[in-house]
Amino acid sequence: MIETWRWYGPDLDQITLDEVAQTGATGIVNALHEIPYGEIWPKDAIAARRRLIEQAGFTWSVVESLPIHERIKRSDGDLSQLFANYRQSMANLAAEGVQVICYNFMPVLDWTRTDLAAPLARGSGTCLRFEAFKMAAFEVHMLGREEAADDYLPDVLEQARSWFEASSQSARDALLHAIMSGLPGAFDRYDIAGLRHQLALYDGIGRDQIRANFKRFLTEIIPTAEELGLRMCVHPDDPPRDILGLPRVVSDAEDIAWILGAVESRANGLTLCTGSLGANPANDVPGITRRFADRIHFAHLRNVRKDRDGSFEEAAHLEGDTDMAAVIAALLEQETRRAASGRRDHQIPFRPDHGHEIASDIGRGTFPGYPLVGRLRGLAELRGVIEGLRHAQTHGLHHG
Ligand code: DNO
Repeated sequence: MIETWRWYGPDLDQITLDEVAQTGATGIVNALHEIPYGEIWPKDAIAARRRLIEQAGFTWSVVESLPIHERIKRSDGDLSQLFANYRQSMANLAAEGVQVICYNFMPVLDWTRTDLAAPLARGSGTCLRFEAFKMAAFEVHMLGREEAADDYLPDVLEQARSWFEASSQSARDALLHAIMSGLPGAFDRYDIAGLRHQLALYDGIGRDQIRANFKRFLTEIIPTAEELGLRMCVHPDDPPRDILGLPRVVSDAEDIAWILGAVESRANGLTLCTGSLGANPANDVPGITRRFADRIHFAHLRNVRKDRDGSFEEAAHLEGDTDMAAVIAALLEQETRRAASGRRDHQIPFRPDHGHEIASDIGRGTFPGYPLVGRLRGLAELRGVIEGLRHAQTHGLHHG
């Protein structure tokens, strides 16, 4: 397992590479966030970023993300230029030695939360939370999507109505801001009118159509990935279900099986995100890890605690509902299998995904979910599990 750390680059991230070095991570997960979706990532800019990362003593292990233009997700118009640009960015990255590319296929929004600073049970730290009634309030009352009422339980809708009626404008603004915060870096943020417009562009585009568009994307780019020796890995939907009426097609084991089968190639792989998948009670995350281990090119390790009404919050990495040790054991077994069969990619990069804002994180203003100390806590805990399991694999659990 290669310990990596998501870093937003010199202009956007308040956390310095020197601080990252102190966490013990050796790989950097990075993207050129300043480049608009759909444009080519120039070779020079990639080379400059690579030098910066390597001069600080790291490897640029993974690109997260090389984003997919909304028009590709909708199959809107002539896409040949967009596909050509995407392939050119892939070639430019490969030329600079980056081999793993993470992306997602979530329409319009990326990860979605309603609270960016929900209190932790102990101490004054905070975590990210998805509150079902707040999402319902946003959809039904702020966006005016009446049909969203079908997606929520009656008492959740009732709570949504009372929250909305009692809410101040600044509380509503904060909710919109939280929901928009999943788009990191310098990406588009929408106001209510902008979001309505984006959603309208998906009118009439159902699940089968999104799947067909996804397959088209894979058919266009996986052969190039194979030629370039790149491993593409799709990130699951977060939360793993339709949102704002938009179909999401990377939410469970069946979806993943469909994607990996749509183009049978090792270059067509998965980012195992235990936090995203873990937010749906139907997902057996260790089971998904074992089933698709062969095609996991990158892992995001994080935990969630779920409520019965569809709400969830981000738990500490070893707490929450997902058996993290079982996931790690499955990844370690896969690494052993890969090493035995001589695969060059036998070490799987992972990162502590999200972290609580704790201690000196509080008030620092780092990206939501991406503080220094909270993620360092996560990384250190995961590192402990990894070393413990490795030791047990090699020496057995019991010593005489
Ligand atoms: C959240 C992240 C996602 C991820 C993208 C990948 O913190 O894991 O935003 O980067 O979905 O394209």
